[in-house]
Amino acid sequence: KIKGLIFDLDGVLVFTDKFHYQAWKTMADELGVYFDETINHRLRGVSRMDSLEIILERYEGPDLSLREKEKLAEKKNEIYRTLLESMTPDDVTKEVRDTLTKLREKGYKLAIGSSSKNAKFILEKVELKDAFDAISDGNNITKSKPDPEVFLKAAEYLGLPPKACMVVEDAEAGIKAAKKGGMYAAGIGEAAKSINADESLKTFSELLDIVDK
Ligand code: B16
Ligand code: MG
Repeated sequence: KIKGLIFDLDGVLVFTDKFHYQAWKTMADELGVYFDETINHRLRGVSRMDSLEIILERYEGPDLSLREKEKLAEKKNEIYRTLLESMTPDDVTKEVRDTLTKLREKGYKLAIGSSSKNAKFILEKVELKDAFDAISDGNNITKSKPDPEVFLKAAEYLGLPPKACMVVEDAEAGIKAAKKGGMYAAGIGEAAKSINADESLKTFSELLDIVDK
């Protein structure tokens, strides 16, 4: 029996992937590395430093030290944070807001399970922080998805065993993480096609129908 839901942020509740793309693109152009939307797709749900490593697969310049890599990631994040400043509550659909409210009214505990270190900042910008009982994000983990750590922490914060939780994810890495953690996995967007997902969502509000099953 499901008692709690754990939501991925980017790609499920908000669509910050366009900002990630713009910020990485600016950094890549400056470094002279080829980067496009197809490569950007591989960064879904992946941590900042792991994303940088994917982009650097095409880097042909001199070897970069860890410090230099951290500098590049910091630069990307500064650009990304500036872009996030433009977000407002209108960046969350009414469907998402209403569904979260109804799930809570039904008695479900709700948490965020995001790889992003900017999750709280984003939730504040779109005024969605109060919709959740707990937030597990890039700041409280050491291993990123497909490792289940971020979701296991979310379940722990909710005070629920993993098997009483359903994870809602748009990325394959996130679906895999949920299954490895012993949770139910609902795929939405790209991950709705995942063969590893237990449920496939065409719309966000469908959650209200499947969660009581
Ligand atoms: P940050 P999610 C993920 O968010 C994004 O999908 C991914 O593209 C990004 O690299 C990652 O957060 C880290 O973000 O640089 O803000 O720490 O889908 O797990 O909510
Ligand atoms: Mg995501």
